[in-house]
Amino acid sequence: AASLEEALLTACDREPIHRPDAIQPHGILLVADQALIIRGGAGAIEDVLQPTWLGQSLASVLGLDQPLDPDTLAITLGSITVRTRTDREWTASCLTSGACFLIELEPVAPERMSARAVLAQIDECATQFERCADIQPICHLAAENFRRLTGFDRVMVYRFAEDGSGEVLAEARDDAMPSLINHHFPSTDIPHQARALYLRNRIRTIPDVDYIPAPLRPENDGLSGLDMSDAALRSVSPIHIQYLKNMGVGASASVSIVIDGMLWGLIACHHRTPHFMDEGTRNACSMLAGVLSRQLRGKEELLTYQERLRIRNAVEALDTRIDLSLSSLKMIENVADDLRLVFPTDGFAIVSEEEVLCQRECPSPADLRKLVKWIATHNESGIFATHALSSVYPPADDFPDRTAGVLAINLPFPKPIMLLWLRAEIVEVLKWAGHPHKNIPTDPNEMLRPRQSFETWRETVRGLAPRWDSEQVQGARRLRRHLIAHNQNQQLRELNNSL
Ligand code: BLA
Repeated sequence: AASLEEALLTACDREPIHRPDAIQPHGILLVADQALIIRGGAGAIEDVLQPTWLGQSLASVLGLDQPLDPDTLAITLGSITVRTRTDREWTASCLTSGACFLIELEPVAPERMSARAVLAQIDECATQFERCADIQPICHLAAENFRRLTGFDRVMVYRFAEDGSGEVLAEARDDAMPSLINHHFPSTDIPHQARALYLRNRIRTIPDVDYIPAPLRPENDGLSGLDMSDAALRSVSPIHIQYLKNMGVGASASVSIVIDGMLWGLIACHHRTPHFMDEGTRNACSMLAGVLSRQLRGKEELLTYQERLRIRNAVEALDTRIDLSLSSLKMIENVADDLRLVFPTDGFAIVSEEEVLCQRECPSPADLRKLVKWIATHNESGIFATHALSSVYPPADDFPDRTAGVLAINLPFPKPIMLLWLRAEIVEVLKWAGHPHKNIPTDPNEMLRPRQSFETWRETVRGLAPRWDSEQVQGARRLRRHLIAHNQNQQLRELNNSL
C-alpha cells in the first residue's frame, strides 16, 4: 500500500504546472521576441486591444506613441496606462521567459483602495505586530489585515510542518463560511513542484474557478511548453481546480510566507463567488507578507534566544552548587532538584549501577534500568533525545505512566551514570479537513484525486510528547560537558587528598 501511495504521489509531483500552455482569461498575455515583435499571445486580445496583433510591434498593439526599449520595458510598462477598447483601466507588467518577454495585461479593480490607504494600513499592522508577544497573535492579526486588504470571505494563516502537512493557525472569515481553524491538511494537497514554485513566485490568484482556460496562440508554433512560472495569469492545475470546487470555493488566492529561504506557510484566501485581486492589491499583499515574514522570524529567534538563556542560567546556577567533596554519584544526586529544573519535564531520574533515584512521574525502576541499558547501546554522542519513545523502543508502550519523551545524558564516569528527563505522552485529537487517506485509488495508473469532503475528521494521536527543541538538545550537550568537567575536578581533588 505504501508503494502504491508513493507512485500516486510522484504522479502528482510530476504535473508540469509551470507550462500549462494557457492562461486564466481575466487578463491578456502577449509574447514578444527580443525586438519586441509579438510572436504569440492568449486571451481576448482582439476584443481588448486590436483585431490584428500577431507580428506587430508591442508598442503599436498597446496603443503607445513612443517606441519601447527592451532594456527599460518593465519600468516603462509599470508607469503607463494601456489604451484598450474597453471602458476599464488596464495595467501592464512584464517578465522574461527564456528568450521571450511575457507581457501581462489585467483590468484594474474598480473598488480599489487608494495607495495611501493601503500604505497606512500596512504601517499600522506592522506596528501592531511589534506589540505581539508570540506567534499566534501575530498570525491572527495577519489574517484580519489580509482580509481587510483583499475582501476575501475567508483568510487563513497556514503553517507547514516538517512532513509537508500543515495546520490553519489563524483565520478571519465571514460567518457564512465554515471555519477551518486548527484543521490539518495532508502534504499531498500542495504537491512538491507547487511548493517549489510558490517559493519563487510568491502570490497567485484564481479569480474564478469556473474559468475556461485561454490557450496560447498560435498553436503548434514553438510556443507550446512556454515556461510561465512567474506569470500572474498562468492557468492552474485542473486537479487543484477540482479541489477548490469540492471545497465549495469560487475564488482563491494564496501568498507565500518565506522565512530564511524556506516556505514557512501560506496566507490562503477563499471566496464563495468569483473574486478578483488586481495587480495593485497583489503588490500590497506581497508587501504585507514580507512584513509578516520578518516579524515571525524575529519572534521565533527571540523565543529561541530566551530558552537558550534560561537553560544557560540554570546550568550556571547548578555549577555553583556542585560539592566536589562528595563522591561522583553523591555529587550528582545532591543537585537532583537543580538538574530536574534545567528542562521542562514531568519526571526526572538518575540511574547508576548502585541505585535508581526518581523524581515525579517516572517508569518503574526496573523499566528504567532496561531503558537505560537500551539507550546506552543506541547513542554515540552521550545524548539521546526522542519525543516518540515507543516508536524506537516498543516496550515503552507498556510503561504505566506512558512516558513518550526522553532526553538522556550518559555520564562516562568510572561508574557510569545516566540522567533522564521524562515527558508523558499527550494524547492529541487532530482535526483534519476531510479524511486524508480516503481517496487513494487502487490502480497505480490512476491519478490521486482531491478529497470529495472536507468535513472535519478526527484522528487520535498517541505516543507523542512535545518535541525537544534544538536549544534543549544543545543545552543537554553543554550540561554534559560541565558535569564531566566537575567529575574530573572531583577526582583530581580525591587524588590530591590521597597523596
Ligand atoms: C495548489 N493547493 C494548492 C494551493 C493551495 C492548496 C493553497 C495553491 C493554489 C491556491 O492559491 O489556491 C491547498 N488550500 C490548500 C490548503 C489550504 C487551502 C492546504 O486553503 C488550507 C487552508 N491537490 C490535491 C491532490 C493533488 C493536488 C490529491 O488535493 C495532486 C494529485 C494538487 N494543489 C495541487 C496542485 C496545485 C495545488 C497541482 C498547484 C496549482 C497551480 O498552481 O497550478
